[in-house]
Amino acid sequence: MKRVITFGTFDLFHIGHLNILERAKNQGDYLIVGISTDAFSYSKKAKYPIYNQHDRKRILESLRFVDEVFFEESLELKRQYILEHKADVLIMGDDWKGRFDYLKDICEVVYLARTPSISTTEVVEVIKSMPKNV
Ligand code: C2G
Repeated sequence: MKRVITFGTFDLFHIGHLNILERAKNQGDYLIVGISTDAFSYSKKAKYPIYNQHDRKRILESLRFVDEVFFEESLELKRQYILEHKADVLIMGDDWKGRFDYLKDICEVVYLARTPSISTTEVVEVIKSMPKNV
């Protein structure tokens, strides 16, 4: 039984999020997701997510390839989360490449290529730039 863990905000859930979670699950048998709390997300990006942490968590919990979701409160707790959840492998998108290599002493660390041309920020920008009468 290989336990996989991944982390993220997963705001305005989109196909890039779906792809990485599906691919993460395919790396093992059981997928655990640490979802950023609103406060942690604010500390990373200086803005709050559009969907609150409870709604973002419920969306992830409804996916058939996600087995467990918990709140990630800080970047510094990553080692503790991995140990607590007995994760064998950490998966992150390659926008984080190298950033978690220091955890290779407790688990395998794999960076997967991001899905091109989509991000929450871009979706928000596209909606903002739409003419008002559309
Ligand atoms: N992602 C992706 N392709 C995209 C957009 C996002 O593969 N087009 C991936 C990211 O690489 C990440 C995951 O989806 O692995 C979640 O993305 P975000 O919600 O942007 O996560 P982030 O805020 O970077 O949080 O402890 C680490 C952080 O909590 C990661």
